[in-house]
Amino acid sequence: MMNFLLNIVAIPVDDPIAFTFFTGYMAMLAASVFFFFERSSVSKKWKLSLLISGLITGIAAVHYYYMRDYYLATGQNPTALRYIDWTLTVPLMCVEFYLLTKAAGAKISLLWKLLAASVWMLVAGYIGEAFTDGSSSHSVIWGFLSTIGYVYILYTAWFGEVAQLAEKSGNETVVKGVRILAWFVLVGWAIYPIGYMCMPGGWLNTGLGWSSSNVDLFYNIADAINKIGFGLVVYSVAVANSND
Ligand SMILES: *C/C=C(C)/C=C/C=C(C)/C=C/C1=C(C)CCCC1(C)C
Repeated sequence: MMNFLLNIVAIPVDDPIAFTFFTGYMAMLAASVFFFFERSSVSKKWKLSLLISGLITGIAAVHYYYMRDYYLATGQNPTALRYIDWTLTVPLMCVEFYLLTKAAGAKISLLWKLLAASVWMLVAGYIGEAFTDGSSSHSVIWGFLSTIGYVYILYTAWFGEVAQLAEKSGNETVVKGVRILAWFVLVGWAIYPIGYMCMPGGWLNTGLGWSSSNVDLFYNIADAINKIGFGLVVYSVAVANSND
């Protein structure tokens, strides 16, 4: 019995990937509690944005709970759970962009385009990861297709409709908030394709010899930065606009 307990407790300390699964889980859970509670301190028109922030980290927390177990039990990358999580949470991040720019006249078509781009990006990425034969061509083709969706979102946030609408809103904090979120998409989201390229067949794997088990380390760190950070930016915009 004692041995059994020690094994479980010892793993996260020895293994940085397991460690980030544990801390990622707790951080996502704590962030959700924070966003849900803080809904009461922002004005009515911002409550939906905070609800979405809490849902993003809440959905991630549930997936981290299972991914953590899966990883401890098998030592493998929980690829399917990872992509189920992303397929729910990344579209919700697109909803945040839509809600932030809605007051300036964002149309529902903007939301649909962002949703389509995010689902495209994730389906192609899933095919690239889950059905890999370890060949470079499989990894590169699907990685490239996925990147088209990523670049579309990146462009929209920096120069396209989202950026233009934020500018048009004439609201200083919305302009600033959208700009910070665009930085998240540029820098924070870029961690994922870097992790992807460390898988067998990936450019960083064949080129630099980075191993595939590292991918979860990349994904776990990126998720914490992006999901919690994104939510905090939305939260700060909401608070700044709740005094009137
Ligand atoms: C909360 C989860 C987030 C913000 C996940 C974002 C995921 C990406 C930006 C993934 C992008 C990928 C590429 C651009 C190419 C290679 C395959 C992916 C799916 C890792």
